Amino acid sequence: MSKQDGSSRQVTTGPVDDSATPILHVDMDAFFVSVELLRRPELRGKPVLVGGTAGRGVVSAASYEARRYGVNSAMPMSVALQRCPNAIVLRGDYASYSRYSKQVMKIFEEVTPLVEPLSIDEAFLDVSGARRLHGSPAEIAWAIRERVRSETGLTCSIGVAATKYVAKVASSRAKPDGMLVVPAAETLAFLHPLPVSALWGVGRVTEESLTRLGLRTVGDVAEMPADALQRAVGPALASRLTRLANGIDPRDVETARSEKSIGHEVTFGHDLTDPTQIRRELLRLSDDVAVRLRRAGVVGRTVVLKLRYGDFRTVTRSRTLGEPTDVARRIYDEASAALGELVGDGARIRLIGVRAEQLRPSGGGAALWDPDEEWRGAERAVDEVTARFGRGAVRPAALVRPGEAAARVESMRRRPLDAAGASRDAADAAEAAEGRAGVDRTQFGG
Ligand code: DCP
Ligand code: MG
Repeated sequence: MSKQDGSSRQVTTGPVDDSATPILHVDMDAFFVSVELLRRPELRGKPVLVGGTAGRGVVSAASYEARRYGVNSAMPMSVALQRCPNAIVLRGDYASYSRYSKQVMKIFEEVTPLVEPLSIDEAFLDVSGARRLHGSPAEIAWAIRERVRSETGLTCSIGVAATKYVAKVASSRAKPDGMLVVPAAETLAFLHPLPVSALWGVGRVTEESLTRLGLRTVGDVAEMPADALQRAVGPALASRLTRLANGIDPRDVETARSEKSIGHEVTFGHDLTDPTQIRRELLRLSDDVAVRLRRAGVVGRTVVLKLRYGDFRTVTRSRTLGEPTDVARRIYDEASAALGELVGDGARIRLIGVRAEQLRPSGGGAALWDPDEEWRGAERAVDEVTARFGRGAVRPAALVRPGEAAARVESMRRRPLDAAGASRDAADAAEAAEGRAGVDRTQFGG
């Protein structure tokens, strides 16, 4: 792989085609060292190491200045100090690295819930669905780098590509403090000159096997006949390497379990028993969830209903849809069916929660038949009006029937931007919402 001291740095500066590159790989620069330097700015520009100094201590992180002396992570500290006797060695404070890690991951999650943390300082993001709200992938990467810098004082590097593998290679080429976009059409031109060690899964042993076959670059591997490669490294690795070398990497960005959902729940001041009131709450929660799904540019495949009864017993029911959705009416229908399975007459309900799970980017691979088409159109229109007039303005009515919602939205669109009119509508809606006894509304999930 290229030297990790920044000397072969490659970054995108001008306009570039990022229309088919929704995957970002973000990796903090010299992470542990950079966090230390926030507290010790006088050490900036110097060779600094974080790691153990006792007998067999190893280097955890090295500043880019130290790397120019040939020092790298995982190297015994004794060797590092032979190569770079002037290095300043710091002990390390894992708790603060972990705090900064959480802070940057949170920034990523505000852009998209489709975040896959890989280690303490790196993550994949799938921004396919974030375009409408946050811009193109390169614009998003730029904005993330700005936010990380201004909110933490740390720098990161970002690779933007069509696949996870290419994005990860790109971020390492862009280090430190850079961004590299690899347009989808240039994937092979980017990969093929790289050394074979740039292929995922190629360690020293495999590298030697490949070198014996005369394969030096990723391009060489791409052209190698399958049977010869299989004999050298075994069938499983051979097929993976061939695919990677040809730019094929179908793995999705996989969110951690805890971030895999978007949900809302409400605890009532007094238990609900009236079925109409319970369903009204369910409708409202379904709408909250759908709005957040649409804002995040994702759809959910599973709808989960959570109930806590008056006696504190808590149950959940999940229902998996044929097609994932971001439509409140669909979420409500599923949650409502689950409610029907759980609740008999006279049940006392203390808490209701609705959430969507199994999230994926919306708009990917349009289904031939969209069961939610009509509702989706109405709800999107409502989003538009809400953006202008505020949340309370149309939501409850909009969920009644698509035709009605559309008419109401149309009349609001036509209304001049009249503050009195808007606030009257908001007041109506607020009054309608008074029926609920919610005292503790919380968001959970991603
Ligand atoms: N780390 C470690 N031991 C290793 C490798 C890494 O303790 N063998 C820790 C220290 C690093 C952090 O993990 O700061 C992140 O690892 P990276 O591989 O991302 O390395 P850096 O962030 O330090 O540098 P780079 O700018 O190359 O990403
Ligand atoms: Mg890093």
